[in-house]
Amino acid sequence: MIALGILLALVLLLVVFGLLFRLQILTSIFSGSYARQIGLSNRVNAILMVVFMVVGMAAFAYSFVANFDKMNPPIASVHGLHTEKLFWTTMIIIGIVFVLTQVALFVYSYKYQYREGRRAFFYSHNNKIEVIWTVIPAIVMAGLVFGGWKEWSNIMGPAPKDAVEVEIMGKQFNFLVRYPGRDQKLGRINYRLIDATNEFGFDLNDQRGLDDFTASEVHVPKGHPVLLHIRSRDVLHAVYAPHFRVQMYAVPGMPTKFWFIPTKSTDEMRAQTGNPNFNYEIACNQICGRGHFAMKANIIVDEPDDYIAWYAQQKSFADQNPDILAAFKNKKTPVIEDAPAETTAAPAATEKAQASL
Ligand SMILES: [Cu+2]
Repeated sequence: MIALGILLALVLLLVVFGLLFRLQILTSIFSGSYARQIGLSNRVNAILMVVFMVVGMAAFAYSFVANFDKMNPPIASVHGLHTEKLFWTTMIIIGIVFVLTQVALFVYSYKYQYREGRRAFFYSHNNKIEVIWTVIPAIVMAGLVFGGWKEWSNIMGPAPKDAVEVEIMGKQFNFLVRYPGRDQKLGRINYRLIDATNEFGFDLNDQRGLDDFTASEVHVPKGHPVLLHIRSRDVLHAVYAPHFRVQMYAVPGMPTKFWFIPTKSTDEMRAQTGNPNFNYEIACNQICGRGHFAMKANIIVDEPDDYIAWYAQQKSFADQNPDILAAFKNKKTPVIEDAPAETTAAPAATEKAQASL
């Protein structure tokens, strides 16, 4: 009731202000000061336009310089350097056009503000100008799109055959990591088998999965192609590793992938950044629930020898969980007929996921 009273009072107040405003306009028309007021209001607006442009550009320049390092972490992958080049080429070209058109917009608003007796110049049509401002942007945009498409097909093309394969599964709210064992083949997993111990849903009826192992961090060798198989267990997540310029959605029911070549080991990056605690990070950048802010994992880039040593030390999931293996062997865990034969998606599905990005 009180809220309704306040609302009515506010509406009444607005009506009163509206009427007062109209009254003031009518008085000024009769007294002859109306035209002068329009002139003043236009002058103020014209000046504010220029002030807005100058303050806006200064604030942008400040924020750009102050946050540059945060938004551009050092690059640590081969394709990262290519995308960086592409990004800055695009930014410089569209930046120049943006500044020129915006300066023209605001300066002309000031220059051609209302002036008594001045009339607008009527210019109906000019084919030459139409052709120029259609053809030049079309050529420039086509060039940019072609450069981007070439780079995109390089990055998204099939990974080299000898790539180290890692599977990353996003879940609320962390990343699970799985490696193929010595056979270099990831075994079958099934979401119906997921429980507190079998977080991945290992289907140990599949021989290929017997030597697969899980890890709490992603280890990859420096200078070697790495293929990430990405999937999600519940909602939409993303595998975002800014130093490698890697970003790919983790979509429930639709595996995606991304391959890259790391170029600097974690130790090298620690030396370069002067931060002994530095770690490469995978962060989820799709808001996926209450714990989203803390959803991340570390990537350790090892020298190739260190990677081999680390890999050799890992124990398979089956070895670590003999109870689960025994349950599969005793057929206590039913064979699930409709489980997918492969952990990787059909190529068509993966491509569709990439195309949607
Ligand atoms: Cu997430």
